[in-house]
Amino acid sequence: MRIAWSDTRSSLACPDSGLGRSQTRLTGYVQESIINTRAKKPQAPATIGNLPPLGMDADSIVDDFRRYFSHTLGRDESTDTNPQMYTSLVLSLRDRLVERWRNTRLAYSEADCKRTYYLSLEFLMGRALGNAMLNLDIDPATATALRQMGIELEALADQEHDAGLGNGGLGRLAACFLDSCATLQLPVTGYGIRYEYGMFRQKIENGCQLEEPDHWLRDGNPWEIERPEFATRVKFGGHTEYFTEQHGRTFVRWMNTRDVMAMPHDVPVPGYQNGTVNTLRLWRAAATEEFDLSEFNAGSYTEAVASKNAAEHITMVLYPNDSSENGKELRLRQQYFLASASLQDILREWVKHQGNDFSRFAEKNCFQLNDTHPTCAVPELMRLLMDEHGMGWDDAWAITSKTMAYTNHTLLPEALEKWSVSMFGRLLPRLLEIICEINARYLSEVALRYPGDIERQRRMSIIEEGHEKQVRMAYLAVVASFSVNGVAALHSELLQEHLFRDFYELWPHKFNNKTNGVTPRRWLAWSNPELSKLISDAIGDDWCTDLSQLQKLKAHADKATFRKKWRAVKQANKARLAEMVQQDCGVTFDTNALFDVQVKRIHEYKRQLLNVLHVIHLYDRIKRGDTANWTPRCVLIGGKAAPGYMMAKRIIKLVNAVAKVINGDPATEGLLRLAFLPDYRVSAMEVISPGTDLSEQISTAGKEASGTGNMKFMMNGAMTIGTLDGANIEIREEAGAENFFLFGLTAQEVEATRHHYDPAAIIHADEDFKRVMGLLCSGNFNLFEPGIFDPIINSIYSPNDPWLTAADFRSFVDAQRRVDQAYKDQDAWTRMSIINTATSGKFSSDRTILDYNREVWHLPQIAPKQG
Ligand code: 26Q
Repeated sequence: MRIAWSDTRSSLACPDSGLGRSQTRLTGYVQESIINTRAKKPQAPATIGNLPPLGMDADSIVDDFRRYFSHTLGRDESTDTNPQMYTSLVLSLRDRLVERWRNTRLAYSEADCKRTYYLSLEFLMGRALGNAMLNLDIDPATATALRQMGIELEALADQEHDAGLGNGGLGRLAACFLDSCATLQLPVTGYGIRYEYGMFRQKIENGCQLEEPDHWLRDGNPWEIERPEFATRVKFGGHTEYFTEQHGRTFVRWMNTRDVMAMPHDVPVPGYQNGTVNTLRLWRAAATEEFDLSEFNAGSYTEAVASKNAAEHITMVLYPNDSSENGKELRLRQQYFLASASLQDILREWVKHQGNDFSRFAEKNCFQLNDTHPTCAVPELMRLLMDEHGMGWDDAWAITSKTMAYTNHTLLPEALEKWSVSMFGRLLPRLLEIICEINARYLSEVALRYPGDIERQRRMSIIEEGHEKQVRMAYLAVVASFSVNGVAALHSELLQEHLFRDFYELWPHKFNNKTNGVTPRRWLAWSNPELSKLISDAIGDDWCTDLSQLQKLKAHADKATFRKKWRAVKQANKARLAEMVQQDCGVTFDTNALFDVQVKRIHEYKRQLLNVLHVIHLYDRIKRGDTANWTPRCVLIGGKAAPGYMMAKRIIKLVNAVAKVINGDPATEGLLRLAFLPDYRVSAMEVISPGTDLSEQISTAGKEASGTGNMKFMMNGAMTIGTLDGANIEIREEAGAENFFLFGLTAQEVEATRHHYDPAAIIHADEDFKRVMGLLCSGNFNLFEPGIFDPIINSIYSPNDPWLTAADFRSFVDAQRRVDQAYKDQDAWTRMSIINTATSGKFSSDRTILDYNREVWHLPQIAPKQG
């Protein structure tokens, strides 16, 4: 590898440094702050002038790459794994994004249009390089440029750390939505947290999960641009004082607070080959200057450093729990930090243009709350409008309740956020007062509608009474929002019938469904280039921005030559997946076998356990010699368990223990393999979904809000084996019942079964099941660790098992038999695979975002200014 150092092209230095200053602190009485925030006369901009657009050809990229490598980064030694080479490439591409970013901002600001802000504690972006190249349509030029310098693109691309700023579905959904908004040229900005440590890295040792910190920023993050000129201050603690003005108006001041600075880092979000670049603004916590000064001047140097650390702790780490982590003060700090910094940022921009006139604020702004996590935005917007901008309650409430929209992602009771009133009051006293006032006013509305129904008022109160009073965040979100949605048809129905029943009765117009989707750019075009080419050769390439076009593939499913090509692509993708499994698990997958995959967070309701029971059943059949007409299978399971979720960790241990026995038994050779894939993440899924034959979507019906992995698999031509849960129902509707392996109880049957559930009797009545449990209970998979699987065994036998694993065993095994049969007829299987891809159009996040826009946001689509 060699780089020629002949570059001489000069350019302006990148003016990233903080030219601006922090926002003035709003001090004194409210009147003063109103004066402070009046529209300022715009300063004449310095005349840096417009630069000509950067070239998109290989030679221009080579020039820029060399300049970054040798001049900006000051390097001259080049090796394949050199991080500066990766950085040089990213900076070269980022420059091209920055041009489009500016043109997009100009167009939005000129249009003076309505905007939506997607507030989320998680954005699971994964890698950005491939996506940027695809969306800039600069992939071939980049590959050529690197080749000219003797560098292999893939080796560089593989250096990129995943931006793992999310747990799973909810965080990845936010990332897919940003991609769709940019592709649809919608003025949507993401606001999130720049965690220093993202989702932990999962290691497997002795079959057990070990967590390692994910210091993804260690080598710097060349994609982001820090914007100190927009740093803002967030308050914590202290107390409130009430003042009465001459005219009798009361004002509130939140005083003696311990403030933390919020520093924005902007990440470009490119649309698909359309010149649009939207923004993801991530906040980092930093100590305030005075805070430093006062502490240091007091002479307590070490304490000062320690408290500086405390401030910066807020954005140190992502909570690695995807269902609940109730009551942790640091988590509430994170949530308020995001809500306050983002809203102040948005109001600052508003005031810059409109002064203190908020009369059109509601028609120009919308806040989409990604679950209840950012719901502090509700009382915070009230506070900012009243305490900082002098508005009265009614006007502030009119704005808040017309701009907030809430998406719910779960029905699991343990995942519903609650905060102890006493902790909330200590950390955010002013917000608690506002929440109590919202509650009082809203409960009087309830009382008017249902006079004397005290029980209903108690049920519906935002504050849960009891030993320890709690703030119910989901209720706060529903009360304040004009739109409340679930993420798949079944989930939205269940929300109306159960969790939010009373609210649906009171305000039916608020409730709606938005079935999730995933971006076809990352999840088909980028991750499965061979299939994409085959598809485009057959039906043209419009499908990438209009996924319903895939329907046209149906006609090709009948052509033998097309099916042959389809099968060849799947084989090549299986080979790539097998290589990864070999490397990461040390298990050999034969690409002629059926690849059966379940990757997702490890959770009891997702029933990885049911999957393992089926694998044990297959093993038992092999051991009994029941292998006539056998369909060879390679089963892959992957996912992270929350570090404190003992049962989930035990399930990982079980998968590994069963894998060890099965893979080590010569009897299974050529028939069955099981592997647990460590550290499942976005970039792993980019290899997994194209190489999968069978997608396992086997949650207890009524428990998986939607699922989005199911959609990625479907797009890539996998068949689904699944329950009637979440979006599976809609997947089956689109694909047709004959192209979906259905099993299990329905959500209704699940609820009815609970009253008379007798797993011991079910097991006893089923010879196969009895033998599977016999193997498990005999210690066959834990000879040297007796008893370790007892909690799992007990959960299966428990009449109170919430996940009804035993109830669906027989039906699952029968469905798997149908899978085996179907796979034998490769031609029929390939036809079904094509039909699955062909009917996956509904599950593009473009469709989801268009639904949000038509029914909730009402934003115009705006093309960027011509540069
Ligand atoms: C809550 C409190 C404290 C700490 C963490 C949390 C927390 C964090 C993440 C709670 C939940 C989550 C994530 C939930 C999630 O990913 N839900 C999934 O959302 C997907 C997108 O809508 C759905 O497809 C899945 O069905 C749903 O499980």
